[in-house]
Amino acid sequence: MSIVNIDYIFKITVIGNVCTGKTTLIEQLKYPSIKSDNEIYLSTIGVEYQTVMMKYEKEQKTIKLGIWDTSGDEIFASILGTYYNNISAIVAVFSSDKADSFENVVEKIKYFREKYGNHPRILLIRNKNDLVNKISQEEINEVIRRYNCLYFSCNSLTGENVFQAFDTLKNNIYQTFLSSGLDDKFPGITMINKDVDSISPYYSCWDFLW
Ligand SMILES: Nc1nc2c(ncn2[C@@H]2O[C@H](COP(=O)(O)OP(=O)(O)OP(=O)(O)O)[C@@H](O)[C@H]2O)c(=O)[nH]1
Ligand SMILES: [Mg+2]
Repeated sequence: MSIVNIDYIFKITVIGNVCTGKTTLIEQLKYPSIKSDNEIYLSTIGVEYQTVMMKYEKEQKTIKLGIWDTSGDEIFASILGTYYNNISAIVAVFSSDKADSFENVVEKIKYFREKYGNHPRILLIRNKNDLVNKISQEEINEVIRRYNCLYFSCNSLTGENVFQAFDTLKNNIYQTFLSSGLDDKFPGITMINKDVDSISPYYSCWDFLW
């Protein structure tokens, strides 16, 4: 059995309308060899926690992404506010064929930038890029520019660009953290080897929450 020493945990929250493919996206990142069944749609109830291990190759660091997968159902809006605090990044997902899912996620991005400033990295994802595209690239580019977002166009069923999107986000968080001078006080980042004795290499229970 090989033991994995985690160097950092990056907390990330995934947002977006119902049925934009948030859960499928995370499952694709976690289990790339298992193909999703398009017929199955199990709406997320409230929020789920998923973890994915990644490497920051340049410095040989092992990073665990602690991902809050939120429901897009407005019925849960009042409880989801907690999951926007103390996170290193937001992944904002819209569905290529649903213009309202884009408008809604842009409203949320605007809210995050107004409330939390430029701190959390924002990864905007156009998911379901196999379906008709109802949002122009000009509109998307304007949001990327205005709110300082990373952007990828993905297909969560085939896995197209899914790993690349999260890998770029993870590198971007790491580099922003390094250049921040905040050391271990960077919101949404836990430095494991520095903060915690290595009791278990995997930790758990939502990795210390916040
Ligand atoms: N065509 C297509 N379908 C997709 C894609 N990604 C996900 N789906 C399908 O979209 C449906 C909804 O996917 P979910 O991942 O459960 O959506 P969600 O955003 O987590 O939804 P909530 O949990 O209700 O907020 C499922 O039937 C998926 O198979 C994609 O890239 N292309
Ligand atoms: Mg879901």
